[in-house]
Amino acid sequence: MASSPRAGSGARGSMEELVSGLYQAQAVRFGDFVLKSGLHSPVYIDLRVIVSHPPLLNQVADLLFQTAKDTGIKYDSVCGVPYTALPLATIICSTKQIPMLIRRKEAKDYGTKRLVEGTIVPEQTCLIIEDIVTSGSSILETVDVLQKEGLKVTDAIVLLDREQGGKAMLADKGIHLHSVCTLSTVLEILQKQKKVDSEMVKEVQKFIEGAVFKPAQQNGIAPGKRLCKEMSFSTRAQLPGIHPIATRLLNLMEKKQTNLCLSADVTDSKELLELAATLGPSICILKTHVDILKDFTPEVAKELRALADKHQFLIFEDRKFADIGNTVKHQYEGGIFKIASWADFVNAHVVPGAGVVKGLKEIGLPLQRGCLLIAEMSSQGSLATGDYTKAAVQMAEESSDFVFGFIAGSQVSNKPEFLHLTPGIQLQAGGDALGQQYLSPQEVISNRGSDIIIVGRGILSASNRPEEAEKYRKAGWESYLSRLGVHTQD
Ligand code: S5P
Repeated sequence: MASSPRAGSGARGSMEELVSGLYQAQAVRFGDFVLKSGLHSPVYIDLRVIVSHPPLLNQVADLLFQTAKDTGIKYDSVCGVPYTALPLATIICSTKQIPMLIRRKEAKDYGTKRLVEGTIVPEQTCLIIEDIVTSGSSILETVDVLQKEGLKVTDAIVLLDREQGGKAMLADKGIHLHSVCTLSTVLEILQKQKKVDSEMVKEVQKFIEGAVFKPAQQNGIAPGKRLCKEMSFSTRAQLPGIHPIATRLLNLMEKKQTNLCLSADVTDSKELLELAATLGPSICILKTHVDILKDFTPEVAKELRALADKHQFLIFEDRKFADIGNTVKHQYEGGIFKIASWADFVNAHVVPGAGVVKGLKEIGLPLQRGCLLIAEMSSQGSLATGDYTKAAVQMAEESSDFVFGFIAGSQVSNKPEFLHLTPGIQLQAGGDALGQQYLSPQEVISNRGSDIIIVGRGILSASNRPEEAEKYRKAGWESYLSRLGVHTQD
Protein backbone atom coordinates (compact mmCIF):
# COMPACT_ATOMS: atom_id res chain seq x y z
CA MET A 1 0.00 0.00 0.00
CA ALA A 2 1.44 3.34 -1.02
CA SER A 3 -0.27 5.49 1.59
CA SER A 4 1.06 5.72 5.12
CA PRO A 5 -0.78 5.49 8.45
CA ARG A 6 -0.54 9.26 8.88
CA ALA A 7 -1.65 10.06 5.34
CA GLY A 8 -4.60 7.75 5.67
CA SER A 9 -5.82 8.98 9.08
CA GLY A 10 -7.13 12.39 8.32
CA ALA A 11 -3.73 13.99 8.59
CA ARG A 12 -3.54 14.94 4.92
CA GLY A 13 -3.24 18.63 5.77
CA SER A 14 -0.18 18.20 7.95
CA MET A 15 1.26 15.79 5.39
CA GLU A 16 0.98 18.42 2.65
CA GLU A 17 2.56 20.98 4.91
CA LEU A 18 5.37 18.59 5.72
CA VAL A 19 6.10 17.73 2.09
CA SER A 20 6.04 21.36 1.12
CA GLY A 21 8.43 22.15 4.00
CA LEU A 22 10.80 19.38 2.95
CA TYR A 23 10.77 20.63 -0.62
CA GLN A 24 11.43 24.23 0.43
CA ALA A 25 14.31 23.14 2.66
CA GLN A 26 15.73 21.27 -0.35
CA ALA A 27 15.57 17.97 1.53
CA VAL A 28 13.91 16.56 -1.60
CA ARG A 29 15.26 17.62 -4.99
CA PHE A 30 14.64 16.57 -8.56
CA GLY A 31 16.98 16.70 -11.55
CA ASP A 32 19.96 14.65 -12.65
CA PHE A 33 22.11 13.70 -9.70
CA VAL A 34 25.20 11.56 -9.88
CA LEU A 35 25.36 9.39 -6.80
CA LYS A 36 28.71 8.38 -5.26
CA SER A 37 28.36 5.08 -7.12
CA GLY A 38 28.32 6.91 -10.46
CA LEU A 39 24.64 6.05 -10.91
CA HIS A 40 22.37 8.83 -12.21
CA SER A 41 19.30 9.45 -10.07
CA PRO A 42 16.37 11.78 -10.86
CA VAL A 43 15.68 12.33 -7.15
CA TYR A 44 17.97 13.32 -4.30
CA ILE A 45 16.78 13.11 -0.73
CA ASP A 46 18.88 14.50 2.08
CA LEU A 47 17.03 14.89 5.34
CA ARG A 48 20.13 16.06 7.22
CA VAL A 49 19.29 19.63 6.19
CA ILE A 50 16.21 19.74 8.42
CA VAL A 51 18.37 20.56 11.47
CA SER A 52 18.70 24.05 9.98
CA HIS A 53 14.91 24.47 9.97
CA PRO A 54 13.68 24.20 13.57
CA PRO A 55 9.93 24.32 12.82
CA LEU A 56 10.36 21.52 10.28
CA LEU A 57 12.50 19.54 12.70
CA ASN A 58 9.80 19.81 15.37
CA GLN A 59 7.09 18.92 12.90
CA VAL A 60 8.94 15.79 11.76
CA ALA A 61 9.59 14.73 15.38
CA ASP A 62 5.91 15.22 16.19
CA LEU A 63 4.76 13.19 13.18
CA LEU A 64 7.12 10.35 14.10
CA PHE A 65 5.76 10.33 17.66
CA GLN A 66 2.14 10.45 16.44
CA THR A 67 2.78 7.57 14.04
CA ALA A 68 4.16 5.48 16.89
CA LYS A 69 1.13 6.40 18.99
CA ASP A 70 -1.34 5.50 16.21
CA THR A 71 0.15 2.02 15.90
CA GLY A 72 -0.34 1.39 19.61
CA ILE A 73 3.21 0.14 20.16
CA LYS A 74 4.37 -0.06 23.77
CA TYR A 75 8.00 0.87 24.34
CA ASP A 76 10.30 1.86 27.18
CA SER A 77 12.96 3.82 25.33
CA VAL A 78 13.73 5.38 21.95
CA CYS A 79 16.90 5.12 19.88
CA GLY A 80 17.57 7.16 16.73
CA VAL A 81 19.63 5.58 13.96
CA PRO A 82 22.80 7.70 13.75
CA TYR A 83 23.15 10.43 12.62
CA THR A 84 20.15 12.18 11.06
CA ALA A 85 17.62 10.60 13.40
CA LEU A 86 19.57 11.56 16.55
CA PRO A 87 18.12 15.07 16.90
CA LEU A 88 14.66 13.69 16.08
CA ALA A 89 14.89 11.09 18.84
CA THR A 90 16.22 13.78 21.20
CA ILE A 91 13.24 16.06 20.57
CA ILE A 92 10.75 13.22 21.02
CA CYS A 93 12.37 12.01 24.22
CA SER A 94 12.80 15.47 25.65
CA THR A 95 9.27 16.71 24.94
CA LYS A 96 7.51 13.44 25.82
CA GLN A 97 9.78 12.52 28.73
CA ILE A 98 10.83 9.17 27.33
CA PRO A 99 14.26 7.67 28.17
CA MET A 100 16.61 7.76 25.21
CA LEU A 101 19.47 5.52 24.12
CA ILE A 102 22.25 6.62 21.79
CA ARG A 103 23.92 4.14 19.49
CA ARG A 104 27.53 5.05 18.90
CA LYS A 105 28.64 4.63 15.33
CA GLU A 106 32.30 4.87 16.19
CA ALA A 107 33.73 3.83 19.52
CA LYS A 108 36.63 6.30 19.38
CA ASP A 109 38.72 4.24 21.71
CA TYR A 110 38.31 0.66 20.59
CA GLY A 111 39.30 -0.39 24.10
CA THR A 112 36.11 0.92 25.74
CA LYS A 113 33.82 -0.84 23.26
CA ARG A 114 30.73 0.93 24.56
CA LEU A 115 28.37 0.98 21.63
CA VAL A 116 25.20 2.19 23.35
CA GLU A 117 25.04 5.19 25.68
CA GLY A 118 22.27 5.50 28.29
CA THR A 119 20.84 3.12 30.86
CA ILE A 120 20.21 -0.27 29.37
CA VAL A 121 17.59 -2.38 31.10
CA PRO A 122 17.68 -5.83 29.50
CA GLU A 123 14.33 -7.18 28.26
CA GLN A 124 12.91 -3.66 27.96
CA THR A 125 11.57 -2.61 24.54
CA CYS A 126 13.36 0.04 22.51
CA LEU A 127 11.67 1.83 19.61
CA ILE A 128 13.81 2.76 16.62
CA ILE A 129 13.50 6.16 14.93
CA GLU A 130 14.89 6.73 11.44
CA ASP A 131 14.66 9.49 8.84
CA ILE A 132 14.60 7.48 5.63
CA VAL A 133 14.66 3.81 4.73
CA THR A 134 15.96 2.32 1.49
CA SER A 135 17.14 -1.28 1.93
CA GLY A 136 16.68 -1.29 5.71
CA SER A 137 20.33 -2.15 6.36
CA SER A 138 21.05 0.89 8.60
CA ILE A 139 18.06 0.10 10.81
CA LEU A 140 19.10 -3.53 11.01
CA GLU A 141 22.57 -2.55 12.13
CA THR A 142 21.17 -0.50 15.00
CA VAL A 143 18.69 -3.29 15.86
CA ASP A 144 21.58 -5.73 15.98
CA VAL A 145 23.58 -3.58 18.40
CA LEU A 146 20.59 -3.01 20.71
CA GLN A 147 19.58 -6.66 20.69
CA LYS A 148 23.13 -7.69 21.58
CA GLU A 149 22.73 -5.47 24.67
CA GLY A 150 19.69 -7.54 25.68
CA LEU A 151 17.00 -5.10 24.55
CA LYS A 152 13.85 -6.09 22.69
CA VAL A 153 13.41 -4.36 19.34
CA THR A 154 10.30 -5.06 17.30
CA ASP A 155 9.31 -1.80 15.61
CA ALA A 156 10.86 1.09 13.74
CA ILE A 157 9.27 4.42 12.82
CA VAL A 158 10.58 6.15 9.73
CA LEU A 159 9.73 9.51 8.22
CA LEU A 160 10.13 8.48 4.59
CA ASP A 161 9.99 5.02 3.05
CA ARG A 162 11.62 5.05 -0.40
CA GLU A 163 9.65 1.86 -1.20
CA GLN A 164 12.74 0.05 -2.39
CA GLY A 165 12.10 -3.10 -0.40
CA GLY A 166 13.24 -1.91 3.04
CA LYS A 167 9.89 -2.73 4.67
CA ALA A 168 9.95 -6.32 3.42
CA MET A 169 13.64 -6.70 4.31
CA LEU A 170 12.93 -5.59 7.87
CA ALA A 171 9.78 -7.74 8.15
CA ASP A 172 11.95 -10.66 7.10
CA LYS A 173 14.09 -10.01 10.19
CA GLY A 174 11.08 -9.57 12.50
CA ILE A 175 11.01 -5.75 12.54
CA HIS A 176 7.77 -3.91 11.72
CA LEU A 177 8.39 -0.70 9.81
CA HIS A 178 5.85 2.12 10.17
CA SER A 179 6.33 5.09 7.89
CA VAL A 180 5.00 8.63 8.22
CA CYS A 181 5.00 8.86 4.44
CA THR A 182 6.27 7.12 1.35
CA LEU A 183 8.07 8.46 -1.69
CA SER A 184 4.86 7.87 -3.69
CA THR A 185 2.95 10.13 -1.28
CA VAL A 186 5.65 12.79 -1.56
CA LEU A 187 5.53 12.63 -5.37
CA GLU A 188 1.74 12.75 -5.41
CA ILE A 189 1.62 15.80 -3.15
CA LEU A 190 4.39 17.66 -4.98
CA GLN A 191 2.69 16.98 -8.30
CA LYS A 192 -0.56 18.34 -6.90
CA GLN A 193 1.31 21.40 -5.62
CA LYS A 194 2.75 21.77 -9.16
CA LYS A 195 6.32 21.53 -7.89
CA VAL A 196 7.08 18.54 -10.07
CA ASP A 197 5.59 17.49 -13.43
CA SER A 198 4.15 14.12 -14.39
CA GLU A 199 7.14 13.24 -16.54
CA MET A 200 9.53 13.60 -13.61
CA VAL A 201 7.15 11.59 -11.40
CA LYS A 202 7.25 8.75 -13.96
CA GLU A 203 11.03 8.96 -14.17
CA VAL A 204 11.42 8.74 -10.39
CA GLN A 205 8.97 5.82 -10.21
CA LYS A 206 10.94 4.00 -12.89
CA PHE A 207 14.21 4.62 -11.09
CA ILE A 208 12.79 3.35 -7.79
CA GLU A 209 11.26 0.24 -9.36
CA GLY A 210 14.62 -0.61 -10.92
CA ALA A 211 16.37 -0.66 -7.56
CA VAL A 212 14.20 -2.75 -5.26
CA PHE A 213 15.91 -4.92 -2.65
CA LYS A 214 14.33 -8.31 -2.05
CA PRO A 215 14.26 -10.25 1.20
CA ALA A 216 15.76 -13.72 1.46
CA GLN A 217 12.70 -15.91 0.91
CA GLN A 218 11.71 -14.07 -2.26
CA ASN A 219 15.13 -14.90 -3.68
CA GLY A 220 14.85 -18.55 -2.81
CA ILE A 221 17.56 -18.32 -0.15
CA ALA A 222 17.09 -19.84 3.27
CA PRO A 223 15.90 -17.21 5.77
CA GLY A 224 18.38 -16.23 8.44
CA LYS A 225 21.20 -15.55 5.99
CA ARG A 226 22.46 -12.04 6.15
CA LEU A 227 21.14 -9.24 4.01
CA CYS A 228 23.86 -8.38 1.52
CA LYS A 229 24.44 -11.93 0.47
CA GLU A 230 21.06 -12.21 -1.17
CA MET A 231 21.71 -9.22 -3.41
CA SER A 232 23.27 -9.67 -6.81
CA PHE A 233 26.65 -8.09 -7.51
CA SER A 234 25.06 -5.75 -10.04
CA THR A 235 22.45 -4.54 -7.53
CA ARG A 236 25.17 -3.91 -4.97
CA ALA A 237 27.17 -1.99 -7.58
CA GLN A 238 24.39 0.61 -7.63
CA LEU A 239 23.99 1.10 -3.88
CA PRO A 240 24.02 4.74 -2.89
CA GLY A 241 27.29 5.64 -1.21
CA ILE A 242 29.21 2.62 -2.48
CA HIS A 243 32.92 3.16 -3.23
CA PRO A 244 33.64 3.75 -6.95
CA ILE A 245 36.23 0.93 -7.01
CA ALA A 246 33.63 -1.48 -5.57
CA THR A 247 31.18 -0.39 -8.26
CA ARG A 248 33.75 -0.97 -11.01
CA LEU A 249 34.70 -4.32 -9.58
CA LEU A 250 31.14 -5.57 -9.06
CA ASN A 251 30.15 -4.50 -12.56
CA LEU A 252 33.08 -6.18 -14.25
CA MET A 253 32.52 -9.33 -12.15
CA GLU A 254 28.95 -9.53 -13.38
CA LYS A 255 29.98 -8.78 -16.95
CA LYS A 256 32.80 -11.35 -17.05
CA GLN A 257 31.00 -13.77 -14.73
CA THR A 258 33.98 -14.16 -12.48
CA ASN A 259 34.67 -13.70 -8.79
CA LEU A 260 38.17 -15.12 -9.08
CA CYS A 261 41.22 -13.13 -7.95
CA LEU A 262 44.49 -14.61 -9.13
CA SER A 263 47.26 -14.40 -6.56
CA ALA A 264 50.12 -14.05 -9.04
CA ASP A 265 52.86 -15.01 -6.60
CA VAL A 266 55.73 -15.36 -9.08
CA THR A 267 59.21 -13.89 -8.84
CA ASP A 268 59.85 -13.21 -12.51
CA SER A 269 58.31 -10.17 -14.23
CA LYS A 270 57.98 -11.91 -17.59
CA GLU A 271 56.03 -14.73 -15.99
CA LEU A 272 53.81 -12.21 -14.18
CA LEU A 273 52.94 -10.45 -17.43
CA GLU A 274 52.35 -13.77 -19.16
CA LEU A 275 49.94 -14.77 -16.42
CA ALA A 276 48.11 -11.46 -16.76
CA ALA A 277 47.85 -11.89 -20.53
CA THR A 278 46.66 -15.51 -20.54
CA LEU A 279 44.50 -15.62 -17.40
CA GLY A 280 43.20 -12.05 -17.74
CA PRO A 281 39.85 -13.08 -19.29
CA SER A 282 39.10 -15.46 -16.37
CA ILE A 283 39.75 -13.13 -13.47
CA CYS A 284 38.28 -10.01 -11.89
CA ILE A 285 41.45 -9.11 -9.96
CA LEU A 286 45.14 -9.82 -10.32
CA LYS A 287 46.84 -9.71 -6.95
CA THR A 288 50.56 -8.91 -6.82
CA HIS A 289 53.34 -9.08 -4.25
CA VAL A 290 55.52 -6.64 -6.10
CA ASP A 291 58.36 -6.98 -3.61
CA ILE A 292 58.94 -10.65 -4.50
CA LEU A 293 59.78 -9.78 -8.12
CA LYS A 294 63.52 -10.07 -8.69
CA ASP A 295 63.49 -7.82 -11.76
CA PHE A 296 60.86 -5.14 -11.17
CA THR A 297 61.05 -1.99 -13.29
CA PRO A 298 58.48 0.79 -13.75
CA GLU A 299 57.98 -0.61 -17.26
CA VAL A 300 56.57 -3.85 -15.75
CA ALA A 301 53.95 -1.86 -13.84
CA LYS A 302 53.09 0.01 -17.02
CA GLU A 303 52.63 -3.20 -19.02
CA LEU A 304 50.60 -4.77 -16.25
CA ARG A 305 48.34 -1.71 -16.20
CA ALA A 306 47.84 -2.00 -19.98
CA LEU A 307 46.90 -5.69 -19.64
CA ALA A 308 44.48 -4.87 -16.80
CA ASP A 309 42.75 -2.31 -19.00
CA LYS A 310 42.70 -4.67 -22.00
CA HIS A 311 41.25 -7.66 -20.13
CA GLN A 312 39.24 -5.62 -17.63
CA PHE A 313 40.55 -6.73 -14.30
CA LEU A 314 41.71 -4.68 -11.33
CA ILE A 315 45.21 -4.73 -9.87
CA PHE A 316 45.49 -5.39 -6.15
CA GLU A 317 48.92 -4.95 -4.57
CA ASP A 318 48.85 -7.17 -1.50
CA ARG A 319 51.26 -4.90 0.42
CA LYS A 320 49.59 -5.37 3.85
CA PHE A 321 50.62 -1.95 5.16
CA ALA A 322 51.07 -2.04 8.93
CA ASP A 323 52.90 1.07 10.12
CA ILE A 324 52.08 4.55 11.36
CA GLY A 325 50.26 6.84 8.93
CA ASN A 326 53.30 8.90 7.97
CA THR A 327 55.40 5.85 7.09
CA VAL A 328 52.73 4.02 5.08
CA LYS A 329 52.14 7.19 3.09
CA HIS A 330 55.73 7.03 1.82
CA GLN A 331 55.64 3.27 1.33
CA TYR A 332 52.47 3.61 -0.75
CA GLU A 333 53.51 6.58 -2.86
CA GLY A 334 57.27 6.34 -3.22
CA GLY A 335 60.25 4.02 -3.11
CA ILE A 336 61.12 1.88 -6.09
CA PHE A 337 57.62 0.51 -6.55
CA LYS A 338 55.44 3.65 -6.50
CA ILE A 339 52.47 1.38 -5.74
CA ALA A 340 49.85 4.13 -5.74
CA SER A 341 50.65 4.97 -9.36
CA TRP A 342 49.57 1.58 -10.76
CA ALA A 343 47.59 -0.51 -8.22
CA ASP A 344 43.82 0.03 -8.17
CA PHE A 345 43.75 -0.96 -4.53
CA VAL A 346 45.89 -2.15 -1.65
CA ASN A 347 45.29 -3.62 1.79
CA ALA A 348 46.28 -2.77 5.34
CA HIS A 349 46.44 -4.33 8.77
CA VAL A 350 44.43 -2.50 11.43
CA VAL A 351 46.95 -3.10 14.20
CA PRO A 352 48.40 0.46 14.07
CA GLY A 353 44.93 2.01 14.55
CA ALA A 354 43.05 4.40 12.28
CA GLY A 355 46.23 6.33 11.34
CA VAL A 356 47.26 3.66 8.85
CA VAL A 357 44.10 4.26 6.80
CA LYS A 358 44.40 8.02 7.20
CA GLY A 359 47.95 7.97 5.85
CA LEU A 360 47.09 5.77 2.87
CA LYS A 361 44.00 7.81 2.16
CA GLU A 362 46.02 11.02 1.78
CA ILE A 363 47.77 9.45 -1.19
CA GLY A 364 45.07 7.13 -2.52
CA LEU A 365 41.94 9.25 -2.38
CA PRO A 366 43.04 11.92 -4.91
CA LEU A 367 44.03 9.09 -7.26
CA GLN A 368 40.63 7.41 -6.81
CA ARG A 369 42.19 4.30 -5.32
CA GLY A 370 40.70 2.02 -2.70
CA CYS A 371 41.77 -0.12 0.22
CA LEU A 372 40.80 -3.37 1.96
CA LEU A 373 41.30 -3.99 5.65
CA ILE A 374 42.57 -7.32 6.90
CA ALA A 375 39.87 -8.50 9.29
CA GLU A 376 40.86 -12.17 9.40
CA MET A 377 43.74 -14.28 8.08
CA SER A 378 43.80 -17.75 6.60
CA SER A 379 46.93 -18.88 8.44
CA GLN A 380 46.90 -21.21 11.39
CA GLY A 381 46.92 -19.47 14.79
CA SER A 382 46.09 -16.04 13.31
CA LEU A 383 45.44 -13.42 16.00
CA ALA A 384 43.00 -11.54 13.78
CA THR A 385 39.83 -12.87 15.42
CA GLY A 386 37.01 -11.73 17.74
CA ASP A 387 37.31 -8.13 18.91
CA TYR A 388 40.22 -7.46 16.53
CA THR A 389 37.99 -8.42 13.59
CA LYS A 390 35.17 -6.25 14.95
CA ALA A 391 37.53 -3.29 15.27
CA ALA A 392 38.56 -3.78 11.64
CA VAL A 393 34.91 -3.66 10.57
CA GLN A 394 34.34 -0.52 12.56
CA MET A 395 37.42 1.12 11.12
CA ALA A 396 36.19 0.31 7.60
CA GLU A 397 32.78 1.83 8.33
CA GLU A 398 34.45 5.01 9.53
CA SER A 399 36.53 5.33 6.33
CA SER A 400 34.13 4.06 3.71
CA ASP A 401 35.23 6.82 1.30
CA PHE A 402 38.49 4.88 0.91
CA VAL A 403 37.95 1.40 2.38
CA PHE A 404 35.58 -0.78 0.39
CA GLY A 405 35.98 -4.21 1.89
CA PHE A 406 37.90 -6.85 3.75
CA ILE A 407 40.31 -9.69 3.56
CA ALA A 408 38.45 -12.25 5.66
CA GLY A 409 37.56 -15.92 5.81
CA SER A 410 33.85 -15.19 5.93
CA GLN A 411 31.38 -12.32 5.82
CA VAL A 412 32.34 -9.97 8.66
CA SER A 413 30.14 -6.96 7.80
CA ASN A 414 26.48 -7.04 6.83
CA LYS A 415 26.79 -3.80 4.87
CA PRO A 416 26.23 -4.77 1.24
CA GLU A 417 28.51 -2.00 0.02
CA PHE A 418 31.54 -3.79 1.50
CA LEU A 419 33.21 -6.61 -0.45
CA HIS A 420 34.73 -9.68 1.14
CA LEU A 421 37.80 -11.31 -0.42
CA THR A 422 38.99 -14.68 0.88
CA PRO A 423 42.45 -16.23 0.44
CA GLY A 424 43.39 -19.78 1.40
CA ILE A 425 41.34 -21.37 -1.37
CA GLN A 426 41.90 -24.63 -3.20
CA LEU A 427 39.53 -27.10 -4.79
CA GLN A 428 41.05 -29.71 -2.49
CA ALA A 429 40.98 -29.00 1.25
CA GLY A 430 44.28 -29.07 3.14
CA GLY A 431 47.17 -26.69 3.75
CA ASP A 432 50.89 -26.17 3.32
CA ALA A 433 53.85 -26.80 5.61
CA LEU A 434 53.98 -23.14 6.70
CA GLY A 435 50.55 -22.74 8.23
CA GLN A 436 48.39 -21.92 5.22
CA GLN A 437 44.91 -23.51 5.47
CA TYR A 438 42.64 -24.15 2.48
CA LEU A 439 38.87 -24.10 2.07
CA SER A 440 36.84 -24.74 -1.09
CA PRO A 441 35.22 -21.98 -3.21
CA GLN A 442 31.78 -23.46 -2.40
CA GLU A 443 32.41 -23.28 1.35
CA VAL A 444 33.56 -19.64 1.44
CA ILE A 445 31.15 -18.19 -1.14
CA SER A 446 27.95 -20.18 -0.50
CA ASN A 447 28.27 -20.94 3.18
CA ARG A 448 30.52 -18.26 4.64
CA GLY A 449 29.16 -15.35 2.61
CA SER A 450 32.40 -14.12 1.03
CA ASP A 451 32.32 -12.56 -2.45
CA ILE A 452 35.69 -13.18 -4.12
CA ILE A 453 38.06 -16.14 -3.95
CA ILE A 454 41.82 -15.47 -3.95
CA VAL A 455 43.71 -18.37 -5.49
CA GLY A 456 47.49 -18.71 -5.83
CA ARG A 457 49.15 -22.09 -5.87
CA GLY A 458 45.88 -23.86 -6.66
CA ILE A 459 46.28 -22.39 -10.15
CA LEU A 460 50.02 -21.68 -10.35
CA SER A 461 51.08 -25.26 -9.65
CA ALA A 462 48.84 -26.71 -12.39
CA SER A 463 50.42 -27.81 -15.66
CA ASN A 464 47.73 -25.97 -17.61
CA ARG A 465 47.18 -22.70 -15.75
CA PRO A 466 44.45 -21.19 -18.00
CA GLU A 467 42.45 -24.41 -17.79
CA GLU A 468 42.83 -24.56 -14.01
CA ALA A 469 41.90 -20.87 -13.67
CA GLU A 470 38.70 -21.58 -15.60
CA LYS A 471 37.91 -24.42 -13.15
CA TYR A 472 38.26 -22.03 -10.22
CA ARG A 473 36.30 -19.31 -12.01
CA LYS A 474 33.42 -21.71 -12.63
CA ALA A 475 33.48 -23.06 -9.07
CA GLY A 476 33.48 -19.54 -7.60
CA TRP A 477 30.78 -18.21 -9.91
CA GLU A 478 28.46 -21.19 -9.47
CA SER A 479 28.78 -20.88 -5.70
CA TYR A 480 27.72 -17.24 -6.02
CA LEU A 481 24.75 -18.18 -8.20
CA SER A 482 23.70 -20.92 -5.80
CA ARG A 483 23.81 -18.37 -2.96
CA LEU A 484 21.42 -16.22 -4.99
CA GLY A 485 19.16 -19.23 -5.48
CA VAL A 486 19.94 -19.49 -9.19
CA HIS A 487 20.53 -23.09 -10.23
CA THR A 488 22.99 -23.67 -13.02
CA GLN A 489 22.99 -26.47 -15.54
CA ASP A 490 26.18 -28.28 -16.38
O1 S5P B 1 45.12 -14.25 5.36
C1 S5P B 1 45.68 -14.21 4.29
C2 S5P B 1 45.76 -13.02 3.55
C3 S5P B 1 46.35 -13.03 2.30
S1 S5P B 1 46.24 -11.62 1.36
N1 S5P B 1 46.19 -15.33 3.72
C4 S5P B 1 46.80 -15.35 2.50
O2 S5P B 1 47.20 -16.42 2.07
N2 S5P B 1 46.92 -14.18 1.79
C5 S5P B 1 47.63 -14.13 0.49
O3 S5P B 1 46.91 -14.93 -0.44
C6 S5P B 1 49.04 -14.67 0.53
O4 S5P B 1 49.98 -13.65 0.77
C7 S5P B 1 49.21 -15.29 -0.83
O5 S5P B 1 49.66 -14.30 -1.74
C8 S5P B 1 47.81 -15.69 -1.25
C9 S5P B 1 47.49 -17.16 -1.04
O6 S5P B 1 48.26 -17.97 -1.87
P1 S5P B 1 48.01 -19.54 -2.05
O7 S5P B 1 49.12 -19.98 -2.94
O8 S5P B 1 48.09 -20.18 -0.68
O9 S5P B 1 46.64 -19.67 -2.68
